[in-house]
Amino acid sequence: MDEYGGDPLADEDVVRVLDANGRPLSDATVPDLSDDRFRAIYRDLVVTRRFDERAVSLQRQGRIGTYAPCAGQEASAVGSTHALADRDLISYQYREHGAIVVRDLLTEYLPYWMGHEVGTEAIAAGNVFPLNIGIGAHIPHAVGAAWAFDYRDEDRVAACHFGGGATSEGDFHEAMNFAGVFDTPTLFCCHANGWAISIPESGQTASETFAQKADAYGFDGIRVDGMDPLASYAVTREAAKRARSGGDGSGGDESDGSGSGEDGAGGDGSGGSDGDTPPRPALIEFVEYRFGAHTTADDPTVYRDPDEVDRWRALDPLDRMETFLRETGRIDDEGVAAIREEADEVVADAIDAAESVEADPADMFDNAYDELPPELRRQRDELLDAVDEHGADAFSRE
Ligand SMILES: Cc1ncc(C[n+]2csc(CCOP(=O)(O)OP(=O)(O)O)c2C)c(N)n1
Repeated sequence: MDEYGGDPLADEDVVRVLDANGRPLSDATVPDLSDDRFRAIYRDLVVTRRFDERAVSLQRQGRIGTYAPCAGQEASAVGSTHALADRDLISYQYREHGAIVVRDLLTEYLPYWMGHEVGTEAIAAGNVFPLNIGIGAHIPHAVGAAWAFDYRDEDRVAACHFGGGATSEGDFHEAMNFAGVFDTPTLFCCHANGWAISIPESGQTASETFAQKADAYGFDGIRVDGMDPLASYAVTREAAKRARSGGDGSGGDESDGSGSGEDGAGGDGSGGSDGDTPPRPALIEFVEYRFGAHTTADDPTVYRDPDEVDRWRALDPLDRMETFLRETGRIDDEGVAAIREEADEVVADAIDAAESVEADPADMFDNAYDELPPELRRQRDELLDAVDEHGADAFSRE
């Protein structure tokens, strides 16, 4: 890969709908969505950004542990999730918070970042797998889930998110190979955000793009401007159709009736397998940039050129979507202010709820094993004895 830092709009093979300023490109097709759906996408971008700002601030105040910021990457997570049905599975790495916002699970999820197991447990109800820190390890699981959907004749796809760095893991290649051979309805969503901590993409792979890795496994790899919510939506929507029905993407397109003029996105019934063609997986490379640090434990100024950051900040997905909505008459000052106010409230409420979760340190032993191995049983007993002796307050953050 070439040294990173270019403008994704300059690459001809990158699908985009909006230009850098948020105006539809002359040769692009704007997705046929209801006004409400367009505004909902913008609302979810704003909520995700607000969540991100507050989460970094909470970490600085010692109110949460480590956090992985997503500013700059909201459009790919939000746009792609809007293109799926609620029953579709999301399996994500740790930075695609926008997908959680679209599934309306922020309140359930935030406790995870405060150290509570319940935070990953609760999101299962929204068809979201727990986040995954072991790079690449969740990708075979997502393929396995997709295989099960196909085997059981369930009309569902699995969207699996990961970073460019994850493509260096064996798990990624094994999962891609399996998906290609067995036609599992999997969308491999690769977030090419420029860096894997301090390793630039040029140090990660000698391939020209991440998308081309799909060639080796016999299915499509598509590059899309991941800072363009509408392009992210459109590409995911088409890939999901092929994943459901296989063939040329023409299978299943009935609307769920949730909005006039929609192309059948979201909700339930967004197009099902026609039974004739096998589902086909796809690799979607979202070309985007991480504006902030890798995590709150990282300082990107020691390895990144500030000019590079500024170049990408000019493509801010929130600004582009807002301009699109304003210039097409779908939102005005009042509408923008209302969405910002709503975002403040939604995030503040989620924080209040998360901070009121009662912690039991013994919970940390609960979710990895059905039956605790002896060594962990011994550790748990030791902890419970210590709590008895010193009181639970001795183990709280304060
Ligand atoms: C198997 C494994 N190896 C190393 C790490 C340490 N690590 C944590 S995040 C990270 C970088 C991952 O980069 P990428 O997949 O591009 O995702 P991004 O953080 O950029 O979203 C690494 C190497 C890990 N968590 N798991």
